[in-house]
Amino acid sequence: MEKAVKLSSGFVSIIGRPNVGKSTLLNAILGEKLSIISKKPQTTRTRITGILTEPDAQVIFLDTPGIHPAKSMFNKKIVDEALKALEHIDIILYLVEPYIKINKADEAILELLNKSDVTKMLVINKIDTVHREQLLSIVAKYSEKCDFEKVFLVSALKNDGVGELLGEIKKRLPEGSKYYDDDYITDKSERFLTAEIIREKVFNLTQYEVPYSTAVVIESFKEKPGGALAVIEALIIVEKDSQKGIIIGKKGHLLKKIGEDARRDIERLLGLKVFLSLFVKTSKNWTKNERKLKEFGY
Ligand SMILES: Nc1nc2c(ncn2[C@@H]2O[C@H](COP(=O)(O)OP(=O)(O)OP(=O)(O)O)[C@@H](O)[C@H]2O)c(=O)[nH]1
Ligand SMILES: [Mg+2]
Repeated sequence: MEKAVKLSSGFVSIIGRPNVGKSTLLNAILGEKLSIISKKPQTTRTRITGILTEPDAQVIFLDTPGIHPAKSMFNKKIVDEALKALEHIDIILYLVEPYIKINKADEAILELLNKSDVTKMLVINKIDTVHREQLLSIVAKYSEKCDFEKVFLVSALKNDGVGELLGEIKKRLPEGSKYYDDDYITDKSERFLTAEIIREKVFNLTQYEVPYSTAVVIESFKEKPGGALAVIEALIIVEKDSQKGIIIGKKGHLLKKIGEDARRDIERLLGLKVFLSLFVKTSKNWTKNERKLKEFGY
């Protein structure tokens, strides 16, 4: 008779300030590009579930928006999304950058962590950017402020220390059954992930307020019979007509580039050839309008 393998399963939230590498870490753990990434802060706007299934464990990771002192209604909503990921979970990974200064956003997060009785682990990311000797004092500084079960030094970008982190997570999850079938890597739809890829290209190719004024809505998503081609129409929504002009660019060049970059990634995601049409539309001040935020997925 085959010996039954003991299975552990549970939920792990990745939280931290904007831009510390939470989404990069999620993708590194999964070995898949699931969550979008940019050099700019506040890229992630909703919780992204990433499911890792191995013979001995199923770990459900939650990538979250960066926690920061938000002022606008939209940013408050985004931060609230992250805070929701502190409940009904087994482990919190608090991700920070390897710099001495602990800023206001971090102080606020540490306060939340200290109020929570969930297992907390400190993950110092981007260690490829500093000398090893500098890390000791950073570990000491954070450990003074909160009782972490364990501290990890990783580079999500270089996939350094990620395997060890995963091993320690698995050890600490309760014994239990799977929440999802083996072939699920996320609970997000292909439509959602497609819209996110387009939004990532806008984030990477535009500047100042433009990326923060952009939402993407999939208008139509059709797989052709035979399953070799998907025909997708998406709307890029901006707040002002001037931003519409920027996204389209001179002679439509920028929109073309956004479309080309996005199509390549969407084809990889879906494993299909993709025919992608992009349209740009102004929806005046949508980030300040509760109904429109909802309509665009926030
Ligand atoms: N050098 C280095 N850069 C990294 C590492 N991890 C992430 N980055 C970079 O940091 C930037 C932000 O990464 P994201 O993964 O988007 O950060 P995030 O925490 O998800 O950001 P928000 O969604 O805005 O909260 C990107 O330019 C990444 O390439 C790392 O280990 N080393
Ligand atoms: Mg992110």
